[in-house]
Amino acid sequence: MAFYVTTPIYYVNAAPHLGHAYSTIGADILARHHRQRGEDVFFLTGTDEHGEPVALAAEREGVTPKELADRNARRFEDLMPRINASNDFFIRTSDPRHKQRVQEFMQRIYDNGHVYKGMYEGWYCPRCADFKSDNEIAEGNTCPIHRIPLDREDEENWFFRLSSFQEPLERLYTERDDFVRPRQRFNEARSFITGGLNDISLSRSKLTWGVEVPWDAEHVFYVWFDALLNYYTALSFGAGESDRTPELWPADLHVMGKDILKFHAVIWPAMLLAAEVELPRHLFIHGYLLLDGEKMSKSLGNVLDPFEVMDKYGTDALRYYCFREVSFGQDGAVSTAGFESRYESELANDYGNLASRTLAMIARYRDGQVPHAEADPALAADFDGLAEEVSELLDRAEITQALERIWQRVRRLNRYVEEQAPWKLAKDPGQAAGLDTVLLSLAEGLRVVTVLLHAYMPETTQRLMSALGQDDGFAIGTGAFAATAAGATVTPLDPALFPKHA
Ligand code: ME8
Repeated sequence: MAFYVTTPIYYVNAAPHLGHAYSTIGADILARHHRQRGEDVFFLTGTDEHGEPVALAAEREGVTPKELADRNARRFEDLMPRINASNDFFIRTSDPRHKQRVQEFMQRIYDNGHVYKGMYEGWYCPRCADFKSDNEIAEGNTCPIHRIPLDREDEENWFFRLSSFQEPLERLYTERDDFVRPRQRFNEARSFITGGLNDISLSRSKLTWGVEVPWDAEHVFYVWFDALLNYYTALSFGAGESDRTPELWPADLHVMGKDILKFHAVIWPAMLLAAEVELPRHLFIHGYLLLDGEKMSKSLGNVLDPFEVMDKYGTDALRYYCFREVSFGQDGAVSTAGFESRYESELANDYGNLASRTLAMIARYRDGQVPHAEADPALAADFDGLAEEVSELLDRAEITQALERIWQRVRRLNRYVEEQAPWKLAKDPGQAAGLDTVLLSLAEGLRVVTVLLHAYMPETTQRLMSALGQDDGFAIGTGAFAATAAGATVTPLDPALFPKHA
């Protein structure tokens, strides 16, 4: 089984912020989970380097677009190991191998008769690199996303016959009701299509920073055509020695924010249909992280610096917080106060303390060895089917819901400690067998939640698994509650998994 998952490729007109980290961590959690299932995973991320957003930013900074792209692509590339993203490749659209494949693909669309020359007249946002239709324009001809005046464009362009894909796209949305998730975004995409599709510009003649149109050297491709194709071109040169398109295409999942729904849910499938290439299986559209009630964005200047948070609290805490605080798929507010509160009450107390206490009691009462005993059947029953449930939720990219199911068990284990009070059992030699059961059950429960939390918090779970004396890895099949932990030698955690901060 192969699993191919992507993030958007990010514009190199500014430095990365938490919004970019968010999409990437979301895709990473899914990639890691599928690896735990033994699948052949390919996880792609990268940078979108052409087009007006980058050309304009370079002009403002007095450097060439290529210089700006090199500088900022580096910052995105460096972000990946910092957030523990396990991407298999990082594509840059300025890569000549990508450019060549864009030209081949677009030539096919041209040869198939889906392109013509025409006159474009209308409103254009240079930051979105988007030609706006009437219902996408805010008051005073401004961009509703960037709040800047739109440009009146009037130029001869090559056009893509998007309108001729109206019927095939309507059919796609009728036949595949899980093509776009969540449902609300599916409905949005479908109504965009049923509202009537207009042909769109495929090239720009006023811009030189882009991929040259092979049949007309005066034009470069409109940046979205070049950008969307990254998902397809990367497989031919970024996935190993050979071209892996036959095994990995179609992509299983494209993850992105709702700002770029239209491009992915309407234009991208039309491009693939025009070139007679299979469509991706699913798109997952997440919401915005909001700061002070507004979308966090570089143009609005209200961004939370992920590096600061990670420097102080660690990468795993950031990964956890983003998906716990904001339900993946919805908009949601993030804040430093919210982060600190979840860090203390959930990571340090619920999970960290559970781990420290369990290991300390096994050390004190059983000389550091998890007893050989039967697991407590009542506790075991509360873990029944958990690993399967988590896998099913993650199959639908329901990352927050899956995390909630796991966290219910973390809390269940804390209640179990309080109910059983092992420190009392330890005082009574007649309760030795009972204490064995409790300690084994705690170690086993902790092991199971740690297997399932691995995709979310790879570093912490690795540390805890070693402390539990279980270095056999994180295969999802080991996520069933049994007596796997029995007999292992445990070591105390020092420092704690999530140290308290002043
Ligand atoms: O649109 N909350 O690049 P981009 C959540 N190059 N996610 C956010 C976010 C926020 N506040 N801000 C940004 C582009 N994102 C194109 C994409 S794909 C073929 C080309 C994330 O740098 C989210 O995934 O503007 C959003 O879709 C993406 O960054 C936009 O990144």
